[in-house]
Amino acid sequence: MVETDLFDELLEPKRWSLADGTMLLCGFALQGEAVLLNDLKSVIAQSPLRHMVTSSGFAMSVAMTNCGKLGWVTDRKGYRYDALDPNTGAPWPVMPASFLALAAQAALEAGFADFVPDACLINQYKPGARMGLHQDKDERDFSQPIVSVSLGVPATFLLGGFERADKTVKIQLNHGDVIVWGGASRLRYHGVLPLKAGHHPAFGLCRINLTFRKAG
Ligand code: MD6
Ligand code: FE
Repeated sequence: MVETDLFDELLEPKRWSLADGTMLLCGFALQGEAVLLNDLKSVIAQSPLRHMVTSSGFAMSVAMTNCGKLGWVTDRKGYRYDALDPNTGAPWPVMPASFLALAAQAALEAGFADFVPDACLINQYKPGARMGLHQDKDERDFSQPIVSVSLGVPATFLLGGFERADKTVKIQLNHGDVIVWGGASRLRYHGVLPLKAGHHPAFGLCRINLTFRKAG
């Protein structure tokens, strides 16, 4: 029925299949946004954002923190997941219920039932900050998806192939957009272009990205 389709279009957030196993859910995080932002503030107050260094000794342009049982860290020893925040010496902040619910609902929407993340990496980009092409392969179980939530200033995401040199496609990620990343796409190279100057009412000149994983 044409009327039904039209109605669905108006009510449902837009969803796009970007590649096999990778789904973009436009505006999916906007429902419950106020609670999400409050919980995010509380997490950052407990474990502040910081620029970690890579094994080669360079500080990352993206500032990071974590919540959940495990947090992604990098230092001169390399990348890993750790139960303690190296800056505070304490466990990472508890993953807020609003975070868990958003991640599980987005995963389900993309066909992954019962997603229970134990790690949420929080990335903060200011103008010029970028994320080079990389694969996410520090997690134990590649059958589990990653749920990625974009907030604040829009960014250009690069989605590549399975070799670093493969060509990439550009995807604009706006405030509230969610990517569910799994299945055959789980090990694709991807990155983020240097953040352009912009302004968002709640985030100022920043972009924040949350990535939810089953890391342990
Ligand atoms: C970012 N995201 O959007 C960086 N990784 O700021 C990632 O590196 C990423 O969005 C794995 C799955 C989804 C992602
Ligand atoms: Fe990644």
